[in-house]
Amino acid sequence: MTRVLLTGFEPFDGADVNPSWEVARRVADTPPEGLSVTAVRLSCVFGQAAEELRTAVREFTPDLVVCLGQAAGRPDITVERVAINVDDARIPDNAGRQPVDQPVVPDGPAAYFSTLPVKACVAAAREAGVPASLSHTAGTFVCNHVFYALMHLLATQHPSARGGFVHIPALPEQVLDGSKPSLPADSVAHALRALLAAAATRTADLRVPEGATH
Ligand code: PCA
Repeated sequence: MTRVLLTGFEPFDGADVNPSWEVARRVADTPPEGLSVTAVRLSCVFGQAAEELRTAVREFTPDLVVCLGQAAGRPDITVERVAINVDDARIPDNAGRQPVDQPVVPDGPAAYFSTLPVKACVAAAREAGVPASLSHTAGTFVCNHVFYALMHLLATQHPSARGGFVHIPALPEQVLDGSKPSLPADSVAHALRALLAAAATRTADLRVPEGATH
């Protein structure tokens, strides 16, 4: 049994739902075969979210950690390739904190790559029938903060565990005016099950182009 820790976030920026948590709890309720999945909901607060994640990793000793966050405006599931060592908040977090150009980890490396087979994860989501792509930026808000904190934790304290971050679009019920793209939680959960199964069973990535020109 591969032990998977799957995190989602509480709502932020005035929203009353965060699709990342809706998806995380669905996948934990009905996990893919061969995987035990524990879902944990993180605060959308700099520092606190990273601490909650560290506590969950200590408690559940996962083989695989996948953190989910909402990226409203993106049309598809985006598997993040890289976490950077910077907090630069465009809006305050849920505790009113708004760091500008602060390191996530003082004296930490500039960046960490995901240790998931990111292109195989993209392929798995697509094979499940859900649009997905590779992303080269997780932003500089709480999602990137948690992603960087995760990769730093695994690199320094849990070298046998692998991890990464996946952004997901808004839910249809969040954008009823059609102003932004959306995907239903059940579809994203279906793709996430396939993505987790791929991440659990392969370490080598696919060698296919998924790059971007900008
Ligand atoms: N998305 C935000 C933080 C929490 C979430 O779900 C982000 O992309 O940073």
